[in-house]
Amino acid sequence: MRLSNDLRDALAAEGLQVVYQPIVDLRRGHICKAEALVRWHHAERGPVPPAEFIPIAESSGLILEIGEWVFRQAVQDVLRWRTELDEHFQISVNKSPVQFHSEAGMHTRWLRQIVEAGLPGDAVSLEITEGLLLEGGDNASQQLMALRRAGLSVALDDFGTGYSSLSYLQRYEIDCLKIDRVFVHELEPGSKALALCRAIITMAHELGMTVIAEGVETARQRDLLASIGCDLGQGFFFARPMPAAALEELLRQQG
Ligand code: G
Ligand code: G
Ligand code: MN
Ligand code: NA
Repeated sequence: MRLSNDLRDALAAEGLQVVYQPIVDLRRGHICKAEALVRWHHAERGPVPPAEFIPIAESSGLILEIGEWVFRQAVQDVLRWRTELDEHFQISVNKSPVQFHSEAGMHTRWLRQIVEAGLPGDAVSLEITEGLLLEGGDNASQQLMALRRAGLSVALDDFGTGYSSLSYLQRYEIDCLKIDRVFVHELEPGSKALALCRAIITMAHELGMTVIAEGVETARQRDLLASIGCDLGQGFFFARPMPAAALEELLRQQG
């Protein structure tokens, strides 16, 4: 309870920050998008990991305000980057299932913000988890469809862990799979992880989806992923999550 009060105060007092982790095109080697990740620096405890405070935000309902705040920052930042640095740059934002369930028309707010910023829908990608698809029902499905019609892409986060029911891929329209880092961590020539990643990539491509590998930490992992046709990579090997200004500098350097 105390933490949720502190979180509420942090949101009001600009104690939260959005950082961005670059996502790299594995064929061309350039940063083509970035994932927005929220950070909380607690006045006494120091940094609190999202794995700790996101669940608190979800159960207290604060995730709605936090989510809107993160989204607003991300939209402003991607608008600037597209205008000044790379007209094709995309931003990827995590959405909690709670954000879809709070009201039937939640997605219309997100679309309005994008339109008001003068951005096309394809500047934005939303990362959802299978939890949404599991309990989502018609409402979540309709919101996802409306978002995709407006040009946004939908990425399924942490793919391969959890239940990963393939029926989700049949029932929902998903643009992108994010292979969970537990597979990437185990990548070696001849490994099960490599066979699994190859199979996931083949399946995704057959279904018209792209694939992002998460948690890429070494050049070897990057090379193995590229050799099996993985589209995009994200991880400490390329870059850690960083403040907007630092990402801007990286984008400027890559020209
Ligand atoms: O950054 P890592 O920093 O530890 O993030 C851990 C997890 O926290 C992410 O995988 C993501 O699922 C969640 N997360 C980070 N930022 C956000 C956010 O803005 N909204 C939601 N719903 N989850 C987030
Ligand atoms: O859950 P979600 O996948 O959205 O969040 C990404 C999380 O993964 C962030 O917390 C980020 O800090 C973390 N992360 C990003 N790259 C790496 C990596 O290469 N290795 C590890 N161990 N964690 C990473
Ligand atoms: Mn994510
Ligand atoms: Na993930």
